Amino acid sequence: MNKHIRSALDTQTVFDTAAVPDAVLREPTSLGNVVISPKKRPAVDLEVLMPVLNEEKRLPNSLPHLLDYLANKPWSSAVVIIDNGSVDRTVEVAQSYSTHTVPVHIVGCSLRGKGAAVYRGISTGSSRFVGFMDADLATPIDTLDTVMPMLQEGTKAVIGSRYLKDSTVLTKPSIVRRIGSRGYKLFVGSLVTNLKDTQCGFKFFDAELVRNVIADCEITGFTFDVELLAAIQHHGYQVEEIPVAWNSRDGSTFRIIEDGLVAARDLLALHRKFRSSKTTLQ
Ligand SMILES: Nc1nc2c(ncn2[C@@H]2O[C@H](COP(=O)(O)OP(=O)(O)OP(=O)(O)O)[C@@H](O)[C@H]2O)c(=O)[nH]1
Ligand SMILES: [Mg+2]
Repeated sequence: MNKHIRSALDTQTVFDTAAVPDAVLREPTSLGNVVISPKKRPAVDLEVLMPVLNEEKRLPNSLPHLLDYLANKPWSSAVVIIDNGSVDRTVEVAQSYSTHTVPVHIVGCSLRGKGAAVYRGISTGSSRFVGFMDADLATPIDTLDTVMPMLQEGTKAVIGSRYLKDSTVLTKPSIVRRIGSRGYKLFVGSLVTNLKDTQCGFKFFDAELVRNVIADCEITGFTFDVELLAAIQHHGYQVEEIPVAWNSRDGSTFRIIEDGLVAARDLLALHRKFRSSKTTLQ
């Protein structure tokens, strides 16, 4: 990355409110003290959050399909694009879909990382159900046909899994990623109960529950899912895994060395955190 862009990112001046009309730019003091925006988005049945980092190429192949799918459902929906570091035309691309019948909100977040972006989306909404998916729609959108009835019937957390009997994985990760994810799973195993896949980018929740639970969550990077799921289980709620047909597209933002090291550090921090909090709340 060139020096000029890096310094702009470091001082978090990527967004201004004129460029991002719906941006929520209040600075959080920390993620443990989640910012509730004074300007909450209108209530709908379901908000689909899409954290994005330099997704100008993948977004045009996914966002219109997601919007068309949601427009034809009996429940009301909105899509929330959360960008906290893109240096390409991601925001402009997202804005070009703002005339769709399904509302598209674009939210900024001065704290970096996928986790920070998802938490910003959760904390600034007022929908009944909320969830997130990746910009490449690696999990087919119509998986929501399974998820929504489960949420409506009272399941508090429904997450996609690539490792159940009926799951299919169409794009095999590289050998390095496969080894890395084996090690990762070993460390995650004792943090969550009975979950085969904490890293599938397709997770949906009862919004009120998850808004409360994230108040204690601090991980801002790719490992945020583990902390979130562990926290939900520590609060005494069940997380249901469902099989997905996973088909990841080119253009991953995951950097094996940098993000891998951060993930390892975050997992160690989570082990310390959950070892010292043995109480189950509800
Ligand atoms: N807002 C925001 N979104 C991010 C950030 N990092 C990743 N994302 C988004 O998170 C989603 C998943 O990222 P991917 O790059 O597909 O990574 P992955 O799915 O974990 O890994 P792969 O299996 O390699 O695809 C995409 O929509 C990314 O744009 C970030 O720092 N901020
Ligand atoms: Mg991906």
